[in-house]
Amino acid sequence: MTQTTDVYSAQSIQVLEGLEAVRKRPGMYIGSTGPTGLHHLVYEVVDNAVDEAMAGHCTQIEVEILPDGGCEVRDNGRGIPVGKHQKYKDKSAAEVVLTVLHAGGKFGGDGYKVSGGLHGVGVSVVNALSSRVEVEIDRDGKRYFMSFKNGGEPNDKLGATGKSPTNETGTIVRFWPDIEIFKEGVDFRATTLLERFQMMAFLNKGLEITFVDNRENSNNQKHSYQYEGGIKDFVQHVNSSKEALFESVGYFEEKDDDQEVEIAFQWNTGFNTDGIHSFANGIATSEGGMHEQGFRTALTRVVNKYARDSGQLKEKDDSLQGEDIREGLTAIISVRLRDPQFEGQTKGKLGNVSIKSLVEKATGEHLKDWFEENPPEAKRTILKAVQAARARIAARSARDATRRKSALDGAGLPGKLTDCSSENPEEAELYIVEGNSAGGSAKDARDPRTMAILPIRGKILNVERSRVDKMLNNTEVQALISAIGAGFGDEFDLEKIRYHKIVLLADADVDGSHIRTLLLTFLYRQMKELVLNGHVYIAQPPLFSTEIKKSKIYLKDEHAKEAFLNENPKHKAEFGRLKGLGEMNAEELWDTTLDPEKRTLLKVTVEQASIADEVFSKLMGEDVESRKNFIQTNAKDVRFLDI
Ligand code: 0RA
Repeated sequence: MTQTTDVYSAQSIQVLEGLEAVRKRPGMYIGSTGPTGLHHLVYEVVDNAVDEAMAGHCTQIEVEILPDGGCEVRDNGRGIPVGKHQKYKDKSAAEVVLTVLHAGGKFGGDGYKVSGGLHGVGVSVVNALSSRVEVEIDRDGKRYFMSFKNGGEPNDKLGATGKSPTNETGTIVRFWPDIEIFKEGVDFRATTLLERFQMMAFLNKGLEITFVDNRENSNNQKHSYQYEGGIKDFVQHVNSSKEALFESVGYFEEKDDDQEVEIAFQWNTGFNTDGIHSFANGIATSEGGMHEQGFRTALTRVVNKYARDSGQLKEKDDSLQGEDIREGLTAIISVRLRDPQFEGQTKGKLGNVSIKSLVEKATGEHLKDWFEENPPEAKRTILKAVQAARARIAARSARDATRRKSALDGAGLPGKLTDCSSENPEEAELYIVEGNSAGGSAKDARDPRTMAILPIRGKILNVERSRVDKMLNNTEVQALISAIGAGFGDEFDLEKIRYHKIVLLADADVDGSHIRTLLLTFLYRQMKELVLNGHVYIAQPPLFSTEIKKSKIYLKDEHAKEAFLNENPKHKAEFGRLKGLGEMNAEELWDTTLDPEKRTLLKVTVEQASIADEVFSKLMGEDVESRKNFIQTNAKDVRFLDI
């Protein structure tokens, strides 16, 4: 045996051991082997192409889900290097990139300055977790090909197959995730991928990312994302469902030796204070971190200084607080840095201290310039912050007044509340019922031990568009707060809730849906933890009734009606459409809607706090699709037929 063969085999064994480690503990490399991990494979390959784009060598990335369920990613970057590798002498650089952990873009001179996502594990991990991988590289006018099977075993050596069909350079990576690893399934979800690609396109100005799903049963529609304005367009996109305070979007960037920051911002007329969205190396940092801290600190300082210098804030006036200034602000902060430290519960918090001073310094200088160069916009922004400060002070006194009032009321429970007898919050349920007559039937229908009823009349204030102080003067809102018993806003205390289920019970018509949305908005804005911890539900009164053999039955929705007709093809009786809860007597209401044994409750969940702001604006609009995404079913599918 010659020495070269020895070296070769030793290296090959080493390589396979590396990939075997990935197959043994996939979670360590891609987080999970569920859908999230599966989608990470795609992001990993796309991230490599995005790195090429960031290095200025790639303008287009095309992603295709192949008819057989595999995934193909094409880019017009430099192409993975094809020459012999310096260290692994018998191997091409491409083979090394695809088989050695962390080989990615890290070798060959200075490599990339900032690289990689949260996982940033390299394409070799994708290879390790795929049953088959093919790579095609266009470089030096030629096309090269290599393929792998069973988690990274080379089928052949990298070889030129002919002339490059295009005259450009680039890489095509095709992979088929291994079902032995992804036991829950290897089906990609197009929407999940699309959302990520849109975000990447926003974060990488000018980069075009296209996507097409060519599986059977897909509509084969091609999507393309490209934003010449980058994160400025991102801000505009977030604000498109709101009313901007002024037309232009502010923007600045700054870099030092090994980190950079880019910020875009625009205020809208809304009252949200959570419109700051931040990213580190293209990864969403939904728990914030050092970059957000730096921005907030400088923002508060710059705005207060400008407000005083311009006379909008007088000497005697208190300074504006951060929350006053952030009201209605939509901002995107995108930083790139070496070795990002992701901390926190969901690894969504950036811990690198060095980025705080860069962001703070950049914001301090550039935001000051922006205010000075845009006096009308600056004036409107400060006016809004001043109004927010006034509302904050008014809200505080309203809150104090509400507190005093409830202290005088003794137990502080609203007169309209019909409480349950159980004092154990875990089994207690509060039904918020639209209208007094429906409230009456609900009162008669309920299980008095565990079910409390609070009728709400008319439409409570649209809290998205009104201020806290006005809202608190509303008697319906006051009743709701004292019934739940845990305060509201910053002072909301989940430990104190008197009911573990808050159930919204409204008619299945447009008015019902409106009041439901208003209540959800209120709960989301003022008792967010209630929603986040899954205490909010939507009751589902049936939509249809009909008679079969003289007995009345109820059908939940169109779907249930269709199923019923399929099972009873000879059914002749008419279907009544139930207009309101008031139409049912107590027994019917119990049977169809309240009885824990038979009812269907929808649990309300907010998918991602980081995009909740946008989701919520959509929820407030008439966008049915996004509302559907917001409200997820979490109940067994009860057929009213069974009654
Ligand atoms: C290593 C080094 C270089 C580029 C790449 C890897 C590379 C990897 C992927 C994965 C998908 N598309 C890609 N494009 C490039 C640097 C190339 C050079 O110096 O010429």
